[in-house]
Amino acid sequence: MSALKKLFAAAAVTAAMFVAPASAQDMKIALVVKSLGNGFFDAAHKGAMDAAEEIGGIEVIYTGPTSATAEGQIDIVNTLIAQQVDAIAISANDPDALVPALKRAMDRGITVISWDSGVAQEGRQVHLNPSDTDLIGETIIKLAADYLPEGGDVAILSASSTATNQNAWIAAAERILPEKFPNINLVATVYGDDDPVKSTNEAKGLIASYPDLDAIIAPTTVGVVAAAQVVTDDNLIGKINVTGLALPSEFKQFIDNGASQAVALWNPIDLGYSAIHIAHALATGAATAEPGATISIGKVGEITLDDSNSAAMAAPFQFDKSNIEEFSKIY
Ligand code: RAM
Repeated sequence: MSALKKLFAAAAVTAAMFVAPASAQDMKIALVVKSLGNGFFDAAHKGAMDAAEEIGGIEVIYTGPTSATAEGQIDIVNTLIAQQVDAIAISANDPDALVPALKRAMDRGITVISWDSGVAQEGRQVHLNPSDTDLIGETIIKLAADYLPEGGDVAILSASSTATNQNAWIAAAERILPEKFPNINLVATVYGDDDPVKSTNEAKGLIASYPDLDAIIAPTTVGVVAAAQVVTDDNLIGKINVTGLALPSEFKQFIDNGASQAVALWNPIDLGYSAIHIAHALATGAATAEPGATISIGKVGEITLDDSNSAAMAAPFQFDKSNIEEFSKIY
């Protein structure tokens, strides 16, 4: 070995020894959410921390933009690439816009999965849906239809117009409407961007534009609270039923006051927990991202990947006067 080579080898050993404690023991997994300040994602973060503690040697980097935009998430992904994280688990604000940045991450050996709200297949290795998309689509309509035996006019207040998950659920809902709920009339779909102020304004706009509205369906935990607050403030309880996907801890007051009869959701803590398990399994090579592969999600069970390397966690659960109190203490 030449003197120069020896010097390099010695330097490499020194460097390796210097960084060993952090890199050998800590796998850095970034949990990237649609936006910060959303209670649903805070609950998922809790589950992610539970999984990290259970598995050991994982540092969870919880991050997201202040508003639910793809641009904000692209900046974050670029920063995470520079930080050389081991894995990125993202709930995406857009199925396509994030693909180039996430591809760059994968090119650099970073494991990439999406969860909750997916990215197109070429931008991730695995996608974890909370639940079956068609089932969620049907559930959100049924939640309104159950309380409209004669049928009626409903409107959807969604999150952002590019959100993969909400758009898929709304498309599924529109597909089954004519066949399964022929007397339910979907009059409009509007977007509150998972922003409380914009969601409030959009809910007010719906009420002003459609005086005969019977229900507002908000398949977003942010939108559903905003809509129920508007119905409460405008003395419309009993006239407009607010329903959709809600976090029991945030929504209990609106089941209690009658602004809503019932809502649904899956366990967001379990969703964050499962995302970490999947990212960890792929990053360590314990699991492979290929159709038919089975991946353990710890105490939640296991998933089997479909042809698009996607899988679903569990069925949504319904909350009403009989059980929201109990669940509001959990998430
Ligand atoms: C909001 C977000 C999230 C969605 C839930 C139901 O918190 O849009 O992506 O899954 O609602």
